[in-house]
Amino acid sequence: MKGKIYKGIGGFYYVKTDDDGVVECRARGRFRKERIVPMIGDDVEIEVKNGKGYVCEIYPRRSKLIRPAVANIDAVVVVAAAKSPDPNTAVIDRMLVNAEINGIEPLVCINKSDLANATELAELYTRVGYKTAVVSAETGDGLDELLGLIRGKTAAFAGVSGVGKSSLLTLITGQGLETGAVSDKISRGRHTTRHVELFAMSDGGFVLDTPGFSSIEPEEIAARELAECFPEMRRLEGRCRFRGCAHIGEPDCAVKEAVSDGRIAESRYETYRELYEFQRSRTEWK
Ligand SMILES: Nc1nc2c(ncn2[C@@H]2O[C@H](COP(=O)(O)OP(=O)(O)OP(=O)(O)O)[C@@H](O)[C@H]2O)c(=O)[nH]1
Ligand SMILES: [Mg+2]
Ligand SMILES: [Zn+2]
Repeated sequence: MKGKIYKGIGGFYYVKTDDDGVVECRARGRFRKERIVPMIGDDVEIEVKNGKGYVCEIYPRRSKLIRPAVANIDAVVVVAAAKSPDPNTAVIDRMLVNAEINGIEPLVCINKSDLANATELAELYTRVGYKTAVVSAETGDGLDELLGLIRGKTAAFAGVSGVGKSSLLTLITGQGLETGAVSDKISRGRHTTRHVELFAMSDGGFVLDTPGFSSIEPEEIAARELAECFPEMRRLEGRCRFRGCAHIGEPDCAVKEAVSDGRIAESRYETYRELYEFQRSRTEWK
């Protein structure tokens, strides 16, 4: 029987089967011998013997996220708030880059549209080429648009604390997730292991809440490959005078030209430069 691991607790894996059942499973012993650890999100083959479920096969993983550890994520929804907290484009950009590095489709969701106008922020990202939804978890505005972007997919919701990830997921799944600042903050401060769980949607997709974080460590990537994680720079590939142009100080650089005439947003280029320097210094010191 085929299914998907949506939750794991103390060596048990909870598998949602294709016929909508739920089976508690242990991993077959051979996985331990081969040092393979099933992950949340794994598509698996299970068998039930004497009333006990076993994961007996793990299908090849399409993608693998490290923090949180989840397999087969199709899309990362980078959530920001139009206000409260004020949007920080550097943080949004970094999360988008991390999705690109992992080969996962990045999506943008701007929440709390009831508190401030989100048009400008939305346009910044639609112009880059990212599919962007403007929503309000408070009024339900734009929710259909967001649902359209993640239909049938396994989508992880990322974003700094307080932007409304849990509120949106509660609306989407109809299941009560921990929202509001207080309890969340206490558990985070104490390094409580927050369990990761996929929530099934009626369209066959899954959604996943990731706890908020205020700063993010960029994933490792060769500085030279960084531009490929910026769609607006990717489109200009081959247009610079020098092959392998880093778009930092080289003459006749198509990227720098695009920045100066406004086709590439300054804030986006600034994030690129910061990440470039960061990656370069990291490799130099290795
Ligand atoms: N006005 C308004 N408030 C919202 C909206 N969405 C969420 N909130 C409020 O914002 C606060 C934070 O929402 P959460 O859903 O807990 O935010 P979160 O992203 O899950 O935060 P962490 O779990 O800390 O990462 C709560 O008080 C929500 O009620 C919205 O669209 N409009
Ligand atoms: Mg939350
Ligand atoms: Zn260049």
